[in-house]
Amino acid sequence: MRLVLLGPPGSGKGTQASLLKDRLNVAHISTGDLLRAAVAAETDLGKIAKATMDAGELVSDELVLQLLEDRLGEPDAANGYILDGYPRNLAQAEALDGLLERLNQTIDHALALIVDQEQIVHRLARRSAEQGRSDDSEEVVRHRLTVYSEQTAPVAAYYDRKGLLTNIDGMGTIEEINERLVKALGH
Ligand code: B4P
Repeated sequence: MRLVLLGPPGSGKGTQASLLKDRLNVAHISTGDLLRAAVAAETDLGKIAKATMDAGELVSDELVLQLLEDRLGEPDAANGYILDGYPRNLAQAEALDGLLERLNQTIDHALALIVDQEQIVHRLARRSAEQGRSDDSEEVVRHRLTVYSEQTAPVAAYYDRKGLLTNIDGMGTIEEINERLVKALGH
């Protein structure tokens, strides 16, 4: 099974994807995690990405597509995957379709987590205090939310037009939300 998990920063995509991947026995592919690993390893790509990420902006489509293409070629992706944080704008959604066509693959479902803005700011403030992620300050989180509504929200409509989108209530406990996702997938 190949899934796209959509939702604003702090909607719980990463949390839910790591639960679902065990349930579905597929790979969890987070472009945010791939980028953070590149930053930590100080690769050329990581050095370019760092300032963009710290400002809450999107890293260039070309760089992220290359990262994704490399990751999809790894053996654990052969059985299916959950894309977490990709696609992030319409250009990426179209690039993904092109890549999947070349790989002779299709997306089975797109699931969008719906969470209200104040809950997001609250969750990410807590993560900032616990983990100190450099893009979780309140000011950068609010900017990431603006980037989300301008660039990423249209991606949900893109998958809706293809008949693949299901909206999931992302408020509640992690377990409750996980149950809703599993039910939507018919598992
Ligand atoms: P990401 O790592 O994807 O960050 P995000 O969308 O902001 O998601 P995040 O991980 O914060 O949220 P999650 O929903 O898991 O991207 C970071 C940056 O990388 C971007 O700003 C951009 O610069 C770059 N980037 C990534 N992908 C890109 C792309 N495709 N193109 C260009 N640039 C890209 O939130 C989880 C938090 O909420 C956790 O702290 C968790 O504990 C908490 N939580 C989860 N569920 C909860 C619940 N039910 N109740 C309470 N708390 C909960």
